Amino acid sequence: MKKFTLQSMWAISFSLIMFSGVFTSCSNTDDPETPPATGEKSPYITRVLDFRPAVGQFVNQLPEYKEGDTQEDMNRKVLEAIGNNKMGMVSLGGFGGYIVVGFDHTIENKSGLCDFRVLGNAFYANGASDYGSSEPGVIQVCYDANGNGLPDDGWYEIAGSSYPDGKETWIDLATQAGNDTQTILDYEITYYRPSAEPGAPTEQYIRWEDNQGGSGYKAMNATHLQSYFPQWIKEDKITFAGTRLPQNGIDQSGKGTYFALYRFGYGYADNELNDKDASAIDIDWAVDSKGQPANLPGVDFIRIHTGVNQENGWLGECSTEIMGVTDLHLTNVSIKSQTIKN
Ligand SMILES: [Ca+2]
Ligand SMILES: [Ca+2]
Ligand SMILES: [Ca+2]
Repeated sequence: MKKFTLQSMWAISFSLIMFSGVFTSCSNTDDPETPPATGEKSPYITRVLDFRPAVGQFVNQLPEYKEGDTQEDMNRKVLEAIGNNKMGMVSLGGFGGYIVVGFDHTIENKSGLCDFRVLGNAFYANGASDYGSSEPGVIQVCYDANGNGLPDDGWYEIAGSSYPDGKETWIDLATQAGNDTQTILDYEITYYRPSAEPGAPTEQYIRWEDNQGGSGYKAMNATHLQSYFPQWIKEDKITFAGTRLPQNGIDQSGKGTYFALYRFGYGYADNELNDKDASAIDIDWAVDSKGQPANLPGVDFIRIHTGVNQENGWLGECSTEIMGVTDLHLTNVSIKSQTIKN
């Protein structure tokens, strides 16, 4: 996540989104101050079933952990922040950190149309349209086929523009910069609880190992000195698994002082501006573990995890942020799928 000067860009894009929202509102349910009437479906998140961020500079802060908080407490805090169109923000930390959210209805899969959008805080750098702060989250969906209100029916991944291989316009640039630009579908990483909290910047803070023979450390930076290890998790290590995306942070300064985070084509969270068509998702992009279309009638649950494992200088680790999810049909937003993926 970017900070400081670039935050003003985010503030601008955020206000533009809020501004445009005024004119696209067609019913009371679009007004964040007006909860939907009883019996009316909410277009927004109404449940947070799990929130398990990986280590990161905003962990224990977005949302804030207080001593004694349990997993249930943290889930509730996340719902308070990003549920029901509150448009607060939570951070999923580094690669693998995830959230599982639910709704009070099934988001319908309408043929040829995008069906929902995951809201993040992605923005473009000043004067740029292909890079800035894109910290893509991989999206998975679940249809409550057995109707028990639980996501126990199988998860299907939204096949974004770098599934199953990295195919972005900037891939060669990133490879030349020394980035790992492979997509790995069965990536797995384990983070180890630090033996002590340094409370000061260090390059070797939290050790990680992956299932590709790689290892390294997450750094603590000067602006965030709290523990980066989720404090409500009691185990001494945490393992995350899922699709890992190409590293999209390219150091344009050559000395580690300016990382541009390049935008992926489509199909991810916290990658494209919230008001751009390419931030919308068509449920028909969901595939099974063999890459075959899932053919879902709709989705009841959405899971998002941080898709890139990369440290970007003073910006810190690539971490997906989530501000909400919107059912496009209930908010009368019509985006043709083929305008995004052609
Ligand atoms: Ca972000
Ligand atoms: Ca659709
Ligand atoms: Ca179920």
